[in-house]
Amino acid sequence: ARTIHLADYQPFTHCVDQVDLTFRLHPTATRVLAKLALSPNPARPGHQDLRLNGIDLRLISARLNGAVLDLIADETGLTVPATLLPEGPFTLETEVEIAPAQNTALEGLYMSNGLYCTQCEAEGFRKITFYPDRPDVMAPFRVRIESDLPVLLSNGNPTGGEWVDPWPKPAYLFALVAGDLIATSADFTTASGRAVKLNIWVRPGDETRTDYAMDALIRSMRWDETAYGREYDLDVFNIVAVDDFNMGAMENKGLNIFNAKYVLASPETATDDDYARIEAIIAHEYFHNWTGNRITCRDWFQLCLKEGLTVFRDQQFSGDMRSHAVKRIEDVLTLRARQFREDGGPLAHAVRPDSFVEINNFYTATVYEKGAEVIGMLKRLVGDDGYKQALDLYFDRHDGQAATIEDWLAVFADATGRDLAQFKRWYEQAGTPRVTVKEDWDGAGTFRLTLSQVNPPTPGQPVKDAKVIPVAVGLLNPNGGEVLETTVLELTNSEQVFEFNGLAARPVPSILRGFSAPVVLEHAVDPTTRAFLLAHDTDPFNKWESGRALAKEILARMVTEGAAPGADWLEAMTQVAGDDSLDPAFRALVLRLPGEDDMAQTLFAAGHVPDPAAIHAARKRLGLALAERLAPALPGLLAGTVVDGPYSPDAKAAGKRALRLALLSLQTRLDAGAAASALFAQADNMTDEGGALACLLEQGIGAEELARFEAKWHGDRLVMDKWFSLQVLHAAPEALAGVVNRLTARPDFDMKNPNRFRSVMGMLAANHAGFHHADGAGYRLLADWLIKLDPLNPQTAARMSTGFESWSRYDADRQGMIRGELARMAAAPGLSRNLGEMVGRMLG
Ligand code: HT7
Ligand code: ZN
Repeated sequence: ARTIHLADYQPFTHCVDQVDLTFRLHPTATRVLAKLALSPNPARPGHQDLRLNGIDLRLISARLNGAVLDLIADETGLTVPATLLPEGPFTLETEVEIAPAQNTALEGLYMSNGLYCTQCEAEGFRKITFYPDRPDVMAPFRVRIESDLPVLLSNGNPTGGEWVDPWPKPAYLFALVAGDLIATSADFTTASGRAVKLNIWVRPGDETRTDYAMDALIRSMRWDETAYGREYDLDVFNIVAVDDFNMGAMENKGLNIFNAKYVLASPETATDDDYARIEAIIAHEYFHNWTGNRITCRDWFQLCLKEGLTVFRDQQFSGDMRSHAVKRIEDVLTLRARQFREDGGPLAHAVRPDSFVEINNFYTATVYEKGAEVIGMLKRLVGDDGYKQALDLYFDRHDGQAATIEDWLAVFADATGRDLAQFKRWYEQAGTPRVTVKEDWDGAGTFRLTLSQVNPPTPGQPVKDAKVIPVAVGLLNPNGGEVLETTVLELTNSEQVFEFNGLAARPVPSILRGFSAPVVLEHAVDPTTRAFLLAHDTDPFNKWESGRALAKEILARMVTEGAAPGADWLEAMTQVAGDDSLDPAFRALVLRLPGEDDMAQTLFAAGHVPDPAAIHAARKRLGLALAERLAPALPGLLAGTVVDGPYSPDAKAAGKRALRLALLSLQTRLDAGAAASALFAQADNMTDEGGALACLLEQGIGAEELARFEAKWHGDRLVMDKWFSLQVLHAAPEALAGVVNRLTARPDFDMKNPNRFRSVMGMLAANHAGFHHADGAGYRLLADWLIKLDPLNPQTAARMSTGFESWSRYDADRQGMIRGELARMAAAPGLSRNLGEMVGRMLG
């Protein structure tokens, strides 16, 4: 397969001045008539051929300025030779036939439960009609849909039987939906007085579960007006929920399409985490209207321009809606679990990669989450005012354009006067920097911090230069009082010394407050000081981080030295568990044990070969030790977490439930499941019901509850996804393969539905000790299923192959088995470009 390089970018030969599309919908023979008004692009002088992308299209006819053209399409598109083209503007009309009902890849126009829908990012539009399917070609679209179906939607405003989108857009933002749908509607008036009709379209019966999404949408729209001064710009904003969807949601202009999982919520069927995710994803897609749609990407290498920024914006929004401290901790947990894992393995790539084979493989944690971290660092470095000025300039300067990371950095440089040449390395160099801290106290009022950075090699990038790393620090005195408020140190060299004078006593430093940079911090701190920081740090992130570091250090010693659960940590956890002055959501996070994959990553980084079985056993022992230590207090603590009144998904109530479930998980280790069974039986919401069931399954009990759950929810696809997931995630290591085989043999295991596939196969890879069981059954199972899925849905197969990405951490036997499975996939007949690229990169 061909590798595409950023360095080869050239503007397109032609401009598309207007697009008129007519769809005659039919499940197996949809006709798409496209009329394109084109003109030569002054940026590409000379009389050029016109090359249009097109895949799996049956060309019926083509006309140039009304005259029939005799053209034959090839595998990837259609060329109109320059010799046939006039010097100036011209019209090209094509008619093609496509078969949406046979489209299982869920890219282009496809059908989901009788509903026609589209997914065009990144390169799906070429499966709909012949077109220059690249983000820098922006055009106004008019769309006519011919069908008997009751609801026919596309981008823009409905006008005279057509959908007219006045805003020039790239083809990846095109969308069409047709089917039997019901809307929940609301009216929104923008700050400048534009009336906007908001609709959330769902299948009949689901309209009772749309209130929260609508509320989140309205809050997002208002927030973007106040926080960024950005208003909505059409008369309607439609959201549609579909069952079969490759990712979370898609920001098509004026017609967002969502995985139903991220729209539909009721207390009985959705957990608090589901509600939080719905809020974040609704916001994310809405925010794309400015950061992505009005200003889009010049080419797909610039993906982080829209994704990193939009993730950063949705994180700010969720922090404003909920708790900034809790949100930051959750975001860092995700970053470490997904992005650090990616960055430390064969799939590591720069936030802005410079080559790819299949762009769909680059919708990664690095582009999204590290992309957002990079923006957070920029904001820290230029300050809140500098950030605001830069963003205002960005919107002013680039509205209506397809921009680059160079454009993005230039607005920061121009708005703030700061030279960002070194900062740009964050976009260009892969890998997680390691920052080491050394302390020196001279006994006479001066404290020195020596910070050094190492940027590890990654595939294709053996040597790297030092980055600009903003390290936020604070100093505490021995009584826990703050003697230096949060201050940002800029580490720009491989080693630097920072000096603090006039101190009365040796301070306790709190380093990397708020997780001010996406780095691994290496700072030798004794357990007593960690416990001191957990008790006294005024920075909530570092307060949590101290408890986390303590837990990880103990777990590491339990695994590698057979040590006993540490007294410092048990004492610190007891304090936190009983500290009513702390936010319950924060306490829940502190009490949550580090995950097994996280421990494997940590042990590997410390020079050990992680043993999944030993990590699993140690984690169990640590959980039991904590449960036993807290035993006398647990009933009282649990009683303190009861939430009065009817269910509400707000952060305060959700935090209490999170604490309750963290405590219940401990209690279940002591009472054979009595408390969890009771909560399961009386639960009036899915957080409690699913959470109690998880506590039982985690301890290898709960078969009766599992059956009751199935009997109650067998008709609900989204809830049944949870039923599948929970069993796989909590299966005992030796039982995992059997559980997966039993579940995949069920008639309701529909591998064409990505949610269902992920609920089993995603959890198979997430069950660390089970997936890495020494018999290799987990590896074989995942590879078998990826080989089966690949011909149907290569995008999802490729994405799920990342279960294998950390193979090099493990012992030689496991490495051999995983590499064997990767090689087996690589040799599968007809392997897709998507999965082919992934296994190729993992094999190195
Ligand atoms: N911009 C979108 C990314 C995307 C996608 C979404 C659904 C299905 C396939 C997709 N490929 C790429 C989603 C987002 O980041 O908001
Ligand atoms: Zn996005």
